[in-house]
Amino acid sequence: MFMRIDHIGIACNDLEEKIALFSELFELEVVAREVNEEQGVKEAMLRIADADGGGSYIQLLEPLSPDSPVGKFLAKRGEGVHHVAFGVPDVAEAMSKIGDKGVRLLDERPRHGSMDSKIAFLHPKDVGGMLTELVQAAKS
Ligand code: CMX
Ligand code: CO
Repeated sequence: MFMRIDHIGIACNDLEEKIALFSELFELEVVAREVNEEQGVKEAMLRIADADGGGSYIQLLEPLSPDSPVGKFLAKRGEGVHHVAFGVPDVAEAMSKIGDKGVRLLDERPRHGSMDSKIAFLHPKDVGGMLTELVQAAKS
């Protein structure tokens, strides 16, 4: 069902500081920046690989407020890996298939994600403790 790993999301206290760190360490380029009010984040995507149908990225996430998902995570666990996002050809279809297996969907419908993707989250407690995101890349 999964085509690829789309991105790894990293919770950061200071987005600019972590962009500088990841760019320097791994020679990655920032290919998109966005404020996503619905998700409560200011974020940057750093490209690892390009591919038809969607590449793979590191997603750096700074919370817009302490009571957002990333804000709460930082308070509880500190900076680090926040979620893993899998690329799927059709996010609504993937949500329905996985939901039928008893996994709790955190979104009733696909939401707007980075670079005009469509996204949805699965409850970490039903996925071995891993917050999981499904991503349908925008058509190029
Ligand atoms: N990874 C793994 N486990 C996590 C987690 C994470 N990122 N966030 C929370 N949990 C665990 C908590 O540790 C907690 O476990 P315990 O009960 O054993 O302590 C449990 O899940 C419930 O967590 P909580 O703190 O009570 O609940 P929250 O209100 O923080 O909600 C979650 C957690 C996952 C439902 C919420 O963060 C959410 O809906 N996330 C989806 C949206 C999101 O993360 N958006 C930001 C990224 C946007 C993007 O990628 O574009
Ligand atoms: Co993400």
